[in-house]
Amino acid sequence: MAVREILVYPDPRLREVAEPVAEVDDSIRALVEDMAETMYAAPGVGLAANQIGVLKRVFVIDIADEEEPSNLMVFINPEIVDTTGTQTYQEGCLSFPGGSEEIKRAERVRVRALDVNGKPFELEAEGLLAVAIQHENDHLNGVLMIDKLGPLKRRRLGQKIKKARETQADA
Ligand code: GNR
Ligand code: NI
Repeated sequence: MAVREILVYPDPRLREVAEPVAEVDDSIRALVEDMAETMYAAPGVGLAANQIGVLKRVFVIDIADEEEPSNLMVFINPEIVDTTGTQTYQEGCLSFPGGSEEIKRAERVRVRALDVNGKPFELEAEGLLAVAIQHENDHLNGVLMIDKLGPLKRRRLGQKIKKARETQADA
């Protein structure tokens, strides 16, 4: 188990498309453990494998509140099979440290995926869980939250990230 380094925008590796997992074996379970550890250490509510430089279609999510027990959800080869409605949510991304923006997405999603044992499952989600599933699924396709913004917010997010990076370089 290890906390891995999270890639930060504009790292070109965040733009690559992840490959389907051929078999859910122990190496995939080890990857999932590292991803969970990295997500909890950050802390974040989700993490896609692309964010640690692994181009496999795997993401983890835990939207449990601090005072609740943890509830790790693992999605391997996920497919969003249906969406309905729209919602706007103030999103952050561990690959955009220091910036968050309101982003419009579907209100409800139906997702199909494999669990850590390679067993297929289907889930219907709404609210933050639906947002997180769409956010992480985008990462697997090399799509980032900045792509969802209009020109004004896009420039603002780019500047916030640049500023956060410069502040860190000065420290
Ligand atoms: O930690 C995260 N918080 C978050 C908040 C609102 C909408 C989406 C997210 S995902 C983000 C972690 C991350 O970057 N996952 O890719
Ligand atoms: Ni993200």
